[in-house]
Amino acid sequence: MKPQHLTAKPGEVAEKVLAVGDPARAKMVAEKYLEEAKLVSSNRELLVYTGKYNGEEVSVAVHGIGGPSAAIVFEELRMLGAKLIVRLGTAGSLRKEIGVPEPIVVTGASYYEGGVLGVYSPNTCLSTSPDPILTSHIAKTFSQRNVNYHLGPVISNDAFYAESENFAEYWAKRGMVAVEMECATLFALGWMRGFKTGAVVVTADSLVDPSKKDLLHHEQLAPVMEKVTEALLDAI
Ligand code: GMP
Repeated sequence: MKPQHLTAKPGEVAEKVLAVGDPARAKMVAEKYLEEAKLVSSNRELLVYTGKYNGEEVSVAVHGIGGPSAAIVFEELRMLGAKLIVRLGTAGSLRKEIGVPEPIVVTGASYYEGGVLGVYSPNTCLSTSPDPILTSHIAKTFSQRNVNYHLGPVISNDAFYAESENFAEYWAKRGMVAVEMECATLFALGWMRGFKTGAVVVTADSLVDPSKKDLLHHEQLAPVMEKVTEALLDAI
């Protein structure tokens, strides 16, 4: 099947893709870090830019919010030639020791039964870990560049407004460090479809610090996001 949402043509998506939720972040990465950046798809705000970083082709793509939107974009990026997709996103902290905004190198993703992955694989659990070698390489690159980071698994949840104090306690007790919405879908599809995956999320809010409960937006996250973007582009 050919892509039904992204309008990029074959050859216009790089083998290496940075995937982000926010179109403003995609624009920032393309304008600030890619040489000769070209907008190759803009249907439904699912922007895809392709350009060069240190002489190598890289695309930055918007996956939207939540598993269903992200699954469509990851599937279509793969159809268009992506072989590695790294998510650069945001998350809500589930730990007192993880402040806002701070980066987390994601080592795995839990998810609830059902949802988009339940349709791909009814009554069974998919493997939702990122590529281990790529992930350790990202962590090493961050250390070498003196970008402080946390490390741990996230819960990829579909219902933003159903995240209560109990929700935070439940998932923190089970080892998760943050909540976001797309990593499980990315990692599962990577193993199913044969592309490498990884993810770094920057905390934009906290479920355990009431003074940080409101989401930080693009401009407020920009200084940390830019440091993380540079380290991540170097790593991939
Ligand atoms: O605001 C929702 C978007 O940002 C989604 O794409 C999530 O991946 C991410 N996100 C950032 N903070 C949170 C949070 O506290 N809860 C959830 N569900 N998603 C978050």
